Amino acid sequence: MESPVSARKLSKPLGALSALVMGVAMTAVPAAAHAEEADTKAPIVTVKSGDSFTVVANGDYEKVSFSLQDAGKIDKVVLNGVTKDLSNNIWSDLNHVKPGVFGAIHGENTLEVYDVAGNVTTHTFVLNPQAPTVTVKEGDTFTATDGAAYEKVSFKLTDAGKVDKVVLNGVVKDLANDKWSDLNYVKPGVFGAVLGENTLEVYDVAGNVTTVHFTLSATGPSVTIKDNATYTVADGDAYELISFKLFDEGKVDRVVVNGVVKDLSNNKWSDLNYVKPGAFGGVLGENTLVAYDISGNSTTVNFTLVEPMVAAGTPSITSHLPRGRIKQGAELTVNEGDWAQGAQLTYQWFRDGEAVEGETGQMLHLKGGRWPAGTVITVEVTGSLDGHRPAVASTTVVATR
Ligand SMILES: [Ca+2]
Ligand SMILES: [Ca+2]
Ligand SMILES: [Ca+2]
Ligand SMILES: [Ca+2]
Repeated sequence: MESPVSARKLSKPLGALSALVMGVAMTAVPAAAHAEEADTKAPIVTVKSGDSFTVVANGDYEKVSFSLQDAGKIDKVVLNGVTKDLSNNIWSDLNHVKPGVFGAIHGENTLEVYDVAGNVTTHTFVLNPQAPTVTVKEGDTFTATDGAAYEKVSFKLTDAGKVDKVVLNGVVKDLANDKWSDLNYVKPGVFGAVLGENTLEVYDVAGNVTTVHFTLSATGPSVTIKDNATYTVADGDAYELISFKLFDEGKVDRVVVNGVVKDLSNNKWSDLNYVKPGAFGGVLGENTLVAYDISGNSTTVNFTLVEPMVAAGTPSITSHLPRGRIKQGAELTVNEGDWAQGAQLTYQWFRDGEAVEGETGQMLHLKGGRWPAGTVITVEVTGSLDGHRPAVASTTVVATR
């Protein structure tokens, strides 16, 4: 209870003292407070991780992002002498630094980070962005060439800072971000590829791009019928036996006859020989052959197969008359010649081109006054055999007086 009293007693002097103290405080206390809060610590600079921020390739950066921290607030950064002012915050960022951005250059860079109090942290780093390497993969599975063009093409994509994506004629295909990647089996209609000129851009995760131009073609194999009698036996538009010559600049892969696949060694030139009913999928009647190149382009050919014709003999006519004379009264006999074994033979005789009714035997008797000199006498021999088409052979003689 004394203090308030004495305070009351000393109210006046205390007031003066108080003013004095205040006066001291006005000068000394703020000075002391400033000393207490003075920022002498330079900013902390750390590299941000994650593909979207920082890409390390072969020990250097393709791009780099920094996290900046200072309790006294970050003021600005100076990169290779180029100042970038930042809003004064405790936390700040300098993201996606690569050559050409914020004064960054290819090679060694110097980053100075200032806090509001003027403390500076200097950080040096090397930027060495390299665009992805794009190589064409070899092997029939991956790539087929057609002169300077490709019928299909596959690419190996590499980047020490990881491959991000490809853009083919403007169509984006995102890839898992890996150092090695692939773009396989590119042909017209796939991944945005088109017939003719194509542009492939390959991006790494730092945004570096390699551009490749290439041409695509899509030509099915050419299929021609071999006309040598050893290979092909035709009867009008139909074939007893048929052989094909196949060609494709991008290599012939296989043929499919009526759904039956025959794989061929992958060469530009190939053959499919001796197709007939029962061979390589061939059937009697209509057949469809599809020839494929190794890129999947195809050519379709239709053809008709018929049974083989019976092997015919060469018939001849003999007469029972002396010196084999062909005249009224003669008995003619056909010698049918040498036919296929087992062939069933039938006969028909003709007089001046008209079939003579009932004359279907091996012999013909020139009787009844109907065979004057000059009459043309023909015999047709027809041979039949299972699994064969009938063959017809004929021979002709002319009656004399
Ligand atoms: Ca790269
Ligand atoms: Ca990606
Ligand atoms: Ca082709
Ligand atoms: Ca093949």
